Amino acid sequence: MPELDAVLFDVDGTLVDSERHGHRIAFNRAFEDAGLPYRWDEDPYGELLKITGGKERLTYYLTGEGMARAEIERVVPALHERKNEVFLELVEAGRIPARPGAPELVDALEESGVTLAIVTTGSPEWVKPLVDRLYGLERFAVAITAEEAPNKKPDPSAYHTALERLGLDPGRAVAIEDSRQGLRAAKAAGLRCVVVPNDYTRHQDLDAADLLVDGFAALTAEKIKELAAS
Ligand code: XBP
Ligand code: MG
Repeated sequence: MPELDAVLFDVDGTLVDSERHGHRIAFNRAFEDAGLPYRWDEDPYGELLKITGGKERLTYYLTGEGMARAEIERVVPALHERKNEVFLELVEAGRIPARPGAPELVDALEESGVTLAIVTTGSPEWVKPLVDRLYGLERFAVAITAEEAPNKKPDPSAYHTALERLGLDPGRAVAIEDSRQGLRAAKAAGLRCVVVPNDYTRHQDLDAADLLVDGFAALTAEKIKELAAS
């Protein structure tokens, strides 16, 4: 029996480069379309990423801007829906790229018979078309999104649900993440975790990673198997 049964992939920031020129642009369009004066520039948006989940990020930000609770509850669902619509348009226009080297790693793992899974707390309406377009959704044995796991990372419920669906012990699976919040979720579910940070997450405290690599070019299927066997 191989010691590595499955690799569980985060989506935002890991399989895809989706925040700076993706979700951020879509949030700004949603603000504009709603006639709201807010705009998220590239650097401040990096700070806002510490709040996982689009609705949660909007709520946190608008609270900081002094918007009344009742108004926040009224505007956030509509803003988030519009953000997701615009993001989906960006996906369909081919504007959201895979992270360099990630498709090659997915191919190599698949060829060596490892089960693949998607574990994100992003919204299913954009996660599934995006993964399908860039990787092929059918290659992933399960795809957990906010639909199955509404409590956002670092809550481990998305990983718990994936492991349960796969019928797997966490000791035989490895998670691939890009951020501290994702790393915390994976570790809380008892998984080993490889972190492949990006420009937004490189400065975060990632010390709990079992393996930290600079980019997917430095991460092979063999390295993940060695980690699972260690
Ligand atoms: C990703 C997120 C998501 C996206 C927006 O974090 O925080 O909220 O920014 O997606 P992670 P939704 O990679 O740790 O899952 O608007 O669909 O929530
Ligand atoms: Mg991520």
